Amino acid sequence: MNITFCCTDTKAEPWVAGLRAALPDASVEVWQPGAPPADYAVVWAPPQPFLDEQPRLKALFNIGAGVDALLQLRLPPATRIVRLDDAGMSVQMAEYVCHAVIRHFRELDGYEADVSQGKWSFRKPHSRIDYPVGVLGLGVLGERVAQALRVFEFPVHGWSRSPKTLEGVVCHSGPDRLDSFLSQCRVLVNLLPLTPETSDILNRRTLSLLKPGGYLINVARGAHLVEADLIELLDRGHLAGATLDVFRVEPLPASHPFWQHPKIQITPHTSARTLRTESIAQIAGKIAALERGEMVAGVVDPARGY
Ligand code: NDP
Ligand code: OXD
Repeated sequence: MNITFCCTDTKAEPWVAGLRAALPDASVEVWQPGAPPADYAVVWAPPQPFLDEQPRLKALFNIGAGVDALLQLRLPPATRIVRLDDAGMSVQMAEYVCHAVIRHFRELDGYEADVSQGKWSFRKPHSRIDYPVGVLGLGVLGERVAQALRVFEFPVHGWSRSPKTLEGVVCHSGPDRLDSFLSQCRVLVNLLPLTPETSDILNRRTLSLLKPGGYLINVARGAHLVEADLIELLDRGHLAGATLDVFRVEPLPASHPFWQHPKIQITPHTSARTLRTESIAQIAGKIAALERGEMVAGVVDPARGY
């Protein structure tokens, strides 16, 4: 069995060594143009010529959860695309989002500013009931985030395409329920995949539906957010702030207004990193399962876009 590795911006050697150790009977090589076609591919943002040289792939493993960039490419027909299915990401996402929600709710930035000026001051505690949190997307990451927020006793709402039942989470589904979902939330966490239906979903109209003093946490994709609309709503005071991990252009250009905006906290697309050891174990396990003729989790539906 031949496995080819083609991941842009990723150090190949440790991945290749890990895959060889996990699948000792397989030949694992970094792709070079003109190499023989492989049975399986492990990819992140591969170039089109790579895909054009893979006519007989049994599966293409994406070393991330989001497949939006991959689906923009011309893929070998009928190739199974398999995304990372948690592999250590959901706990990272839960800690990142809970941290952002709590930092806002407890006004920790305000305390930090006071302390830096030598001030011993108190702020009036807020009531959790006034801070319902909505999670857009209740998949592998969104569900874990919603459950983690419940532990801190925030009222939690979630929105997905198909109806769901999650303990302690008020679940909404479908485009018809989006506006009523948003109007019940003050803090909004985006964990949707980027698809034609969800592109630009965070815009002036939808963000205006949040309760006054709303707060946005975007950890999914930059193209979900109309950036100018966010700035307008922050400057107008309808939104109190935002934590953004993802951007339309990454790295965020030096001249971008988000860098300096006083109500925006940014991080460099780091809320849930791909963990190599966990990912290799998951991919190797799935290759072995596919070779035995079994089904695997995390297979992408290209028509749905995730
Ligand atoms: P999943 O595919 O497991 O879940 C997606 C969720 O979104 C599902 O609940 C799905 O509904 C819902 N959804 C999709 N389309 C729609 C729609 N049109 N209307 C309503 N709901 C919709 O994805 P993950 O949870 O694993 O990941 C989510 C995204 O997070 C990734 O696609 C990626 O872009 C981003 N990500 C960001 C990272 C970072 O470091 N910033 C790291 C990892 C991922 P249903 O359940 O009904 O199918
Ligand atoms: C992913 C990501 O999709 O890292 O996994 O953004």
